[in-house]
Amino acid sequence: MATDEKRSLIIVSNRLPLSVKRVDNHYESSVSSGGLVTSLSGLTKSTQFQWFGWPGMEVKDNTDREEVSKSLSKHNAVPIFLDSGLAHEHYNGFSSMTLCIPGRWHSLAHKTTDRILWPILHYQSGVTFDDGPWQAYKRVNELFADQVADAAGNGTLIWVHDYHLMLLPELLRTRLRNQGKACAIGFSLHTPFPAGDFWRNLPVRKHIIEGLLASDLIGFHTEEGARTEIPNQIQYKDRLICTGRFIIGIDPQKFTDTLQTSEVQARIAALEQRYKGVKVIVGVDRLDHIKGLTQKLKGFDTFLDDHPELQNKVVLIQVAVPSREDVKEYQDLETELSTLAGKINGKHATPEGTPLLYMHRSVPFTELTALYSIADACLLTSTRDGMNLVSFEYVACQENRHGVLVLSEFAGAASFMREGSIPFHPANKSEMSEALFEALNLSDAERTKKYMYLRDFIHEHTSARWGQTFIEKLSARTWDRAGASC
Ligand code: ADQ
Repeated sequence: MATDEKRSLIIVSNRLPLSVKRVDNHYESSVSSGGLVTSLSGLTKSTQFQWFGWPGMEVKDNTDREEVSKSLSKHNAVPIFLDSGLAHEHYNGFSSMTLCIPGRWHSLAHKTTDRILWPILHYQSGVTFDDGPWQAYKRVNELFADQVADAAGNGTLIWVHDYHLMLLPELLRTRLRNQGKACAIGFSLHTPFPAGDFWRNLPVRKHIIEGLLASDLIGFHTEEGARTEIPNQIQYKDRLICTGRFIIGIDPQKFTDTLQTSEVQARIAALEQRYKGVKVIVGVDRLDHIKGLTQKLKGFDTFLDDHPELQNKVVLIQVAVPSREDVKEYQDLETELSTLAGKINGKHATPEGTPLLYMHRSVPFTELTALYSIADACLLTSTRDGMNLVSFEYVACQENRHGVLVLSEFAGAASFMREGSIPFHPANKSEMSEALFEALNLSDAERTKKYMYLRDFIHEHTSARWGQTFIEKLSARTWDRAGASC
């Protein structure tokens, strides 16, 4: 990377990628997972950085705080402590979404129906606005700014992640300026960014945009997110802000290595035996409205109706990983899905078995890779999605089978993977049914051609490359600040 000068790097995200738990009289931290963690863990191979964020639990006592900090420092992580009421209002109240769930993800034990930023960013209507959560959002961004500005040295690169912290660039810039520090601030958004007319629904949109425009570099997943008046740059007041599309990816090697372990090989053999003569379709999604799970089950029902000849010859294994289980809308969605799954199996089951395996739980990484590996197709039905890393992971596990990706046109990944996948509109059940049928009936040559396209893509666009590209560009922003173009 271009930072041979050894400029220090701080990464900031709302939630640290670690779970902390008390063991006897000390604390232990272990790495958790989720979309952002998946990508940044690829970056750790090549780059050293400190990661600032909330540790996911309230720690009141000062001695405990010191212990938690000590435990996290072993992973180069620095906690920003928040009391649980404030964290709840900020996270569930205003931002309203979690990248982390129990098991490999973690969620807050709170209830709320107030959901603002996440729905707007994903083009969901029915947004309500309340001043309380907005004040909490501002407060949390201020607390982050205080701590990160104090920790930064002159010249430190600061890379802020995601919609929970959209005010942070401006708050940081003010503090850094007051402290006489010249730091480059980068911001990456992991969700889509809606078109202007939809974004207008957010009553505090101007504050959020001003917060963001204090960045030197803003990264989006797709061109659609990165749309600006002049390609790749925004002139705002006396400053030039560079914007761009940075393709986030995964670390494919991690999947290849895991697939080669004897544990996973044994599991693959067992599953292949179990599903001999049966076409397996896999789906892995966080249980969230944006993943289009209701649409997926309905589309699969239509597919089964359309193809009675495939009775007992096809199965959809859907892992719906629990997310925000304390929030009513998510509980309602889960109830809807399990009811739907029951109805579909009631309608299509035979004494030989059921066509739909709906698993509402987290599965270990080894099981996940085995499932990806044995599936003839992967069905992803996002109604909107920043990128969707599951599509990359499926490809990483298909070296042998060359399975087919059936990918909603509304996943960010679809803008790059169209040629190698079978695209469809998730609300169009017939189109989904046709796409599935096509996927399961492609000739070997067609499958391999599509697969090679995707394989090249995920190996070219790894998470490490994503991180390095962003950091190089951010670094360049400060070196030639005077009159620099993007
Ligand atoms: P997510 O909405 O969480 O991410 P996604 O990109 O699909 O969605 O990433 C999910 C990650 O969780 C994958 O790496 C997957 O392996 C992991 N995972 C899957 N099953 C799991 C399980 N059982 N337990 C734990 N982890 C599991 C958000 C945005 C996306 C964007 C990413 C990264 O919503 O659009 O692609 O951030 O920017």
